Amino acid sequence: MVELSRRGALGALGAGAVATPLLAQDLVRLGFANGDRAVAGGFPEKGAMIVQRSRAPVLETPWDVYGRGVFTRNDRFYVRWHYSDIPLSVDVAAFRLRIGGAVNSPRALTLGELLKLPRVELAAVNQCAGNSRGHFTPRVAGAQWGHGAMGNARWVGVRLRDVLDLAGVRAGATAVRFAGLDRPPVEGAPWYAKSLSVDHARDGEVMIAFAMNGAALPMLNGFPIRLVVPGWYSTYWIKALDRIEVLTGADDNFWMAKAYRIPTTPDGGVAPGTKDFASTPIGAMVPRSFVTSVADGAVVRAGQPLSLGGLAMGGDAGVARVDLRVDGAPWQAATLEVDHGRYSFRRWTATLPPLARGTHSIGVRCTNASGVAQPEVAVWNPSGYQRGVIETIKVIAQ
Ligand SMILES: Nc1nc2c(c(=O)[nH]1)N[C@H]1C(S)=C(S)[C@@H](COP(=O)(O)O)O[C@H]1N2
Ligand SMILES: [Mo]
Repeated sequence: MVELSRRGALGALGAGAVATPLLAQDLVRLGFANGDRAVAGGFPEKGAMIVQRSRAPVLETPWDVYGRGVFTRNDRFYVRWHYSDIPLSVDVAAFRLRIGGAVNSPRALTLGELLKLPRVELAAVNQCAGNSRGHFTPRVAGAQWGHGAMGNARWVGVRLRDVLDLAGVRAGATAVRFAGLDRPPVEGAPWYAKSLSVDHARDGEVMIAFAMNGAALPMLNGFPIRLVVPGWYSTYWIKALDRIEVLTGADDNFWMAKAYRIPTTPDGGVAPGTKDFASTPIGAMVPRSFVTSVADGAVVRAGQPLSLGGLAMGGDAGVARVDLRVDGAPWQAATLEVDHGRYSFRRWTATLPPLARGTHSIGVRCTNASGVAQPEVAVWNPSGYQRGVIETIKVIAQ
């Protein structure tokens, strides 16, 4: 049982904690130009993380973590905040989740009241819309992530629908907007807020989570509660959620109207350099897959079968199949391991035929249950969102 009250002690973190001198400094190469980053501990409740930025914290999960299991440990789970004024302690007794706007009875729920609602549990990948952005050619502006702005967890919480029903969504409502305890740096700047259509918000899957992998949420991952929008990019997964507002018109807030938008094309891409295009808010994730058992550039044994393993995700549908390709040979099916549900990472394993001495490329491709397969060529857009190209690593057989 997860104890939320225990976490009141997090007040001890203090406001300076996130800016603590970095410990255990080390360097990692992310595999693109200017991709050297420090790896450091010292962030609250986190082990060694790749430091993309320390204020507001933007911390990437080191790649080796993904090889250790299908779920991503809380203390190595990536972190991304837009503004530096973030909650570092929460008084759980005083905390209220406010539900207002176009509702019949506005509410201010205590955590105790929230926890009385029926519980739901779901495994789901939380992935930043800009994960892997540093790999785009031509390069695009924004956090230069490697592949570590993603993580898979078992989320426990309550249905957003049940919470909305307590307040009673009025007829004519169009969208539901969410915001958390973080604050914009200057007066008048837009709050970090995102919205979902009423139908999506009430689909019974979108949840307000209070636990992650069997423990309370780490402060940096949204303690005490966050939104979980299965299958959708994490920009919508509002952390430290404390305000829900039901809207009767379009959400014209900056973070929906101007940011996190992709071209309105079938694949969300445009020719590199294109600036003028119709756009739409980013939504569902695309399938992805990775080799995690050997690193890019690793030396492997020549003349022997090569056992490989990795992770795949289907986006907003389950993983239907994973295939591997060595150099130009035909695709070969991998074996799928335990299915933790359609929104979870799924582990795969494969044994490749013996490799001749020399350098080889190994590609991995996921096809999801809707029949969508990862593309051969990266889909480019100016914000570097939604990367899903077939990943290829090099191995040197000796
Ligand atoms: N309150 C709040 N929630 C937020 C954000 C934020 O800046 N503030 N960033 C979003 C974005 S863009 C991402 S990628 C995820 C990251 O979730 P994590 O830090 O738990 O990995 O949080 C989302 N939720
Ligand atoms: Mo993000």
